[in-house]
Amino acid sequence: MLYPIENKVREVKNLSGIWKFKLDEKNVGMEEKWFEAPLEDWIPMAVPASYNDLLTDSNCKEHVGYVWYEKEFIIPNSWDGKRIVLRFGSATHHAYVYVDGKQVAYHKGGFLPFEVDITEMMEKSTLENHRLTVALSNVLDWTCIPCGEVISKEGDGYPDGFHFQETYFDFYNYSGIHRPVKIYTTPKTYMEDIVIQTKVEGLNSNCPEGRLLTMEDYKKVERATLPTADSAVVKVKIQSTDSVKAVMVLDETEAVIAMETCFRCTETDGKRNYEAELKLENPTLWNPGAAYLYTLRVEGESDVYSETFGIREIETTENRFLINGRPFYFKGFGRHEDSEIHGKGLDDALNIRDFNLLKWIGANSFRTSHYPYSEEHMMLADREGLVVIDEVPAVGMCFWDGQQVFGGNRVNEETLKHHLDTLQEVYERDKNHPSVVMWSVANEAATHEEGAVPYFEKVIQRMKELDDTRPVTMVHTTGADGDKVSQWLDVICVNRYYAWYTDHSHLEVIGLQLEKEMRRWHEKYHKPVILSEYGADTIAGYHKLPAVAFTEEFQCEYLNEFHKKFDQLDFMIGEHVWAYCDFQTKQGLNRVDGNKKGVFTRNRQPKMAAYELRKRWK
Ligand code: GCB
Repeated sequence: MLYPIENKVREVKNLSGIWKFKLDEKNVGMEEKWFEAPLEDWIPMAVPASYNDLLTDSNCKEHVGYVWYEKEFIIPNSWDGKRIVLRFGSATHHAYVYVDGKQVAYHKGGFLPFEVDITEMMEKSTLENHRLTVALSNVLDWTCIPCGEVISKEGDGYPDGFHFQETYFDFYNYSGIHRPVKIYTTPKTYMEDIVIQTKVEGLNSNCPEGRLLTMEDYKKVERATLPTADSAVVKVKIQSTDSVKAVMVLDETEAVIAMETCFRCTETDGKRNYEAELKLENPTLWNPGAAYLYTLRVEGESDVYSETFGIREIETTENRFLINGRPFYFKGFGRHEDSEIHGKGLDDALNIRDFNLLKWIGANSFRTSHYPYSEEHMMLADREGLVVIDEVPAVGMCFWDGQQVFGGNRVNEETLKHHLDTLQEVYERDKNHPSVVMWSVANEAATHEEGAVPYFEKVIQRMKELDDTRPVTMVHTTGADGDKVSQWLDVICVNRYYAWYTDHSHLEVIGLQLEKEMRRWHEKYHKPVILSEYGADTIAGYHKLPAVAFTEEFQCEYLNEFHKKFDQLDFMIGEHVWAYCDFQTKQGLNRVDGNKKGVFTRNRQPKMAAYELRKRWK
């Protein structure tokens, strides 16, 4: 799916701003067809944003079910004769979209874009002002990813109609139109999709010889001259209803450095598929921390589209993750799209602050735990040279009370279908981002269950069918002995909280338990291992000597125990601290206004551990 861009033949109207909003307190709006007429008794609401923290009433904040959004828009006369598309960056989680009272789209899944062609409707309409209505439901059940369940309780001690949304994941179920809504035009014949894959020839990784174990060893690799290549082949596939005339590659100075006007063209269902290969001599590679972005410009009879891309090679071995032939050690975080007031709403200022902090601390990577982040976020990662493990929202497929998740009446065929659809959507959205070096198909699923085996075989296989250029991982909570699915993965990611959720505060167990367990993973699968989460809740400004749990001193000592051991294990290829920032969760006995494992506060200021990490990583 292409991102909406503006150029000489395409225009974009951004509908961000204040919309009309109405809480469907009794969830009757669908039955009463609220979409047929302008909303009554509405209140103003910001888009993009989560609505939850903008309201003052806890019933609204915690509402389970529908809310309604409405916005008027105008299609200018200058758009006559153009194709018109309505596009949502994301809407969480089920969106029913109506234009002038007629349903035009439905989308399930709160973290990915969807769009609908409204050309015909606009051409037939005599209205000057159009009404866009969105009925949005935040209900999560076992057919959704993330999984959830609405719990109702009756009888003694419970008021009538008592119910709440149960979730099996540790972030607040923020809801709303989280990313921009845009209306864009293309010519009537247009480029529908572009896939760019690159292959490097004559790669010189310039990698200094020597052992690779400690952070210092890896730093030597980082400081060496950047990898180079003699040439690169840029393979382009274009799906288009327009006839493609030329494909060219521009460098960062906007000079055209390669061009092709001859294509292999096949036709299916009225859509033409064009394929071309362009050769670049002495390309500048996209490297972590040293990004270089080329632009692919596709010119058709009527349409034009430009997409940025980077040239880089990825490979995994038994104990290495190679980017451009050079061993890469993941330093960084699991994160969330989360902030005060905005919730999960796109906030460009926040994203800029985040990337500056990531660079300041010396992080070279992050995981989009536990769902795909905004397209705008991914573009920044490409530009800033941050390496991304791109995760789909398959979180909450684990129970702590031993109940079966897979193969029973919880995760079911419908969940699998939605999971596979989501893989396809995330691939289609993110395939051309050089920053994306690996897909994560789930976080902490019950992979010890028999039922997880056929499920994840299909999930992992599908991801590999979609993309054979990137490794696939999933993030584990299950132990190596119990796990039944990692034979299909390329990299093992494990989350561990020794001395926090187990043996609380006993830092002395960390090194021993970590080594024993990580060795077990590596012996069983012979694949490189990343500790994808480790961390301790820390109250900013809380200090004690000697350190005790929840103090800033304790967080430093805690992380340090892990680091000492990482530096002794050759097959460990990365450390992602949990978490980048404090973030909001549902209310719970061990969550005082959210999860406090952040190395930065929710307001993006450093705790003491940030300086410690900076010393280690920089
Ligand atoms: C985990 C989860 C993450 C939680 C974290 C914690 O294993 O993957 O979503 O927030 O633990 O802090 O408990």
